[in-house]
Amino acid sequence: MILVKLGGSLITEKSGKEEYRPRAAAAVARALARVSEPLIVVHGGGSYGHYWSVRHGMHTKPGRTGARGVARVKNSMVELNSRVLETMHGAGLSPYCVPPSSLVSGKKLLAARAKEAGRVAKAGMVPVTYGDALWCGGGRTYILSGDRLMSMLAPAVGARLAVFATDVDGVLGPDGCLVAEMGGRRAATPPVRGDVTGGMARKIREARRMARSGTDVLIANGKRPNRLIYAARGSRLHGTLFRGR
Ligand code: IP8
Repeated sequence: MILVKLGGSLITEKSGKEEYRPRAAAAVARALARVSEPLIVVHGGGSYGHYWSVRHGMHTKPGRTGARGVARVKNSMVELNSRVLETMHGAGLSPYCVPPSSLVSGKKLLAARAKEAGRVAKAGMVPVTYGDALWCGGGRTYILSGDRLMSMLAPAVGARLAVFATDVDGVLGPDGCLVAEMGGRRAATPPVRGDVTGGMARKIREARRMARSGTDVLIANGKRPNRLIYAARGSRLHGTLFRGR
């Protein structure tokens, strides 16, 4: 079982407003169609969910965002999700939409639902879920990132490999060179170039979490879709690897 996260910066134009990148998304989908192992796909928010959550002050920390704002964020994610589903279908895959609210209650993964997604994947369909605005109880809502969803799903479905398909080659060190492998729990995170406080820092955290639960994790460049195929086949791992143990 392989989990793939389609980063928001890969499938959308992040600086825009609700700008999908159909060609980039289709190229990755075609690559995924060449993978013979069961797959589960998670996608991020990019210029859909992030655009609106910034405007409505929604964060990963639960808060009392107004109902209209929560609805706006959720609607934008449904819109992006439907574009991703169509792209995948067009590439010959059989996507099976799994809304995040059916997988997660509050902040907890519903294990039975996750396992069911695993069975759907083994039957030849590709469960697709995404980062979203979720109800947390007590009038509060929060943003569940697709990265966190990956690390929740990996042990539940027994994923052997998780790939973060981003718009960069992997984790870059201070010299701008690719860090080919990042060590275990105690190894220090090298200073990361660029997106230090946002996306990449969180990916590293969730990658480490997954590696601890036994899943190999690769942060790779989704703009080079062949790298995803090689990683899935185990022939070549180009990106930053976190070895599961
Ligand atoms: O792009 C965030 O998911 P991510 C989803 O995986 C929203 O962090 C709604 C902003």
